[in-house]
Amino acid sequence: MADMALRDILIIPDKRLRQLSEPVKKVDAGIRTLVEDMFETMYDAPGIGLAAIQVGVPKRVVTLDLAKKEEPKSPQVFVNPEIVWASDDKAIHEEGCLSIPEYYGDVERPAQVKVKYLDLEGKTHELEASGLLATCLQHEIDHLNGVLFIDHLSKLKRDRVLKKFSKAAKRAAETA
Ligand code: K1U
Ligand code: ZN
Repeated sequence: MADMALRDILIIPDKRLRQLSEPVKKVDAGIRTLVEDMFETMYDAPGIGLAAIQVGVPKRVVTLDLAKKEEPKSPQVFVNPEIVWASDDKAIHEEGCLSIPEYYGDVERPAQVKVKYLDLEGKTHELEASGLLATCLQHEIDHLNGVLFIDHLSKLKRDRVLKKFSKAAKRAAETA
């Protein structure tokens, strides 16, 4: 863990956030370094989840830590996560996104999901999730498919947010 590095988080309307991420073929040292950097970046933000594409790497890698402030850290890594089952019943949670800073919205998704994934040893696991874990896993797997939580909101809300961030990006480019 000696050479962990903070990476820049992409912000909308960066087109890379719309890319489809590629499956990891082999969980090797490069993936482990990426994961270390993702945790450092996620904790620094701070956030409770991060997909590799949010730091510009189009690989199917997700980090999560849902521990509360007063609890010990509880880092979780999901390589090539795949939803293999989703419940018919839905739940609404407020979501945020490190790529859409300071914007929050209520999103309806399946209340429970079963996710198949690899760990950092390349071993396959299956996890049944509900509550915040189910929400975050679905949010992060959406990122791997180029989908953002605002895509689940009304067109009016989505367009409003996209317009605000596009204007900010334009202003930043003019003053750079
Ligand atoms: O993927 C991301 O952009 C990270 C995102 C994950 C997420 C949060 C809530 C619902 C769904 C997905 C975030 O971490 S936003 C920041 C956040 O929720 C938070 C930050 C600090 C403390 C507690 C929460
Ligand atoms: Zn996000």
